[in-house]
Amino acid sequence: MSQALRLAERGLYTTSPNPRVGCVIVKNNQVIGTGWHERAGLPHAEINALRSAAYEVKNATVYVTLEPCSHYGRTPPCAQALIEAGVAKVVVAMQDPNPLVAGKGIALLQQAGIMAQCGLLAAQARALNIGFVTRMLHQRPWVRLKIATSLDGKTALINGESQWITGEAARMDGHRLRAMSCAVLTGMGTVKRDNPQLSVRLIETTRQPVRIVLDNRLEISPDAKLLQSGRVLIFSAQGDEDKRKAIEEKGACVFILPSTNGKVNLNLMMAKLANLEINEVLVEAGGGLGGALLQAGLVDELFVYLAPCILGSQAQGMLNLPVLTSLANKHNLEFTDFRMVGKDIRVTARIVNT
Ligand code: AOF
Ligand code: ZN
Repeated sequence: MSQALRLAERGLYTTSPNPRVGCVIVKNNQVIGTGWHERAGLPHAEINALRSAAYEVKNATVYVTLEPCSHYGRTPPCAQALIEAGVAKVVVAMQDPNPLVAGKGIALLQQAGIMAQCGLLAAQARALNIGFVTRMLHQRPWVRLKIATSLDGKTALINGESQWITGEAARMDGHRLRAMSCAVLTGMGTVKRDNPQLSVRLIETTRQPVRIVLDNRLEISPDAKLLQSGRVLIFSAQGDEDKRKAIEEKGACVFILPSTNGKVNLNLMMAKLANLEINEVLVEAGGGLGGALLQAGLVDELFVYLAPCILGSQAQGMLNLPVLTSLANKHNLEFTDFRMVGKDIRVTARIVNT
């Protein structure tokens, strides 16, 4: 199953909206076939493993990181293919949270007399597809907030200057985060100040994330760099028709959503993104949008790159939040990892839901 998980990881940058899945076929204590899912529309991991098998798979044991599917999607059901291949046993890491499958794949195998069990290395399998699982179970994407700060937690000078606080290695690591995300979300403040592309350039990838701009007043210029290529979604609270047309002519999709005090309802935006089959969102924005998302309970994980420099208490902080008058109201997190990335330190933390 460890080998199947490593195979699944090969799809880190390519499988979405589908999950990353790996499969290993074993017979007489030897691996006779391996496979992984590369992208939606192409065969699932099990089918690739069956096709790669060097020997007859009859009576073999199959290790697969996600429950074999039972439905006709873009491809036919894998459970059926395993039954037809005559395998004896299927070991599954986790149940498929997709309501179209959700236990039916394992049931199909068992009804056909195949020994099928679920739960081996389940935590690792789940971690690999945290966005897919969150979208299937909660109809919203998994949201990561990426922040580059000085050691004293500052992200920009008071005049807005912020390029660059962290070093080359940290920026490259940030591009890896972009590459594994279905979408990168930013706010209008960042678009106005940095005119970013938010694309993956520092590492190799065959798929670029969708770029999303939260633009409450529909102010984005049709000349903005990120509108010049790739897929862009703009979320706004109001839409002047001409402005909207000019943006849509650039190929972007504009969504006008219900708002409060001129600000898009962020829960509705996330539900819409899930609806568009977006599993993982990376937020690269200023403290305004980051703070609003945290406040709305829509941040799942923080990736903070800490640079060895001090910007002082007059510089801008990481997240704009309403004044706290009691520590009882602080946002609680748990650290999940820390490591050196070049000269910087990367800290990851998850929100603790109390
Ligand atoms: C598997 N093995 O390798 C993957 C599975 O549209 P389709 O046909 O590609 O089906 C996508 C759904 O199939 C996806 O939502 C998830 O439930 C399951 N993914 N299942 O047996 C695989 N990638
Ligand atoms: Zn399948």
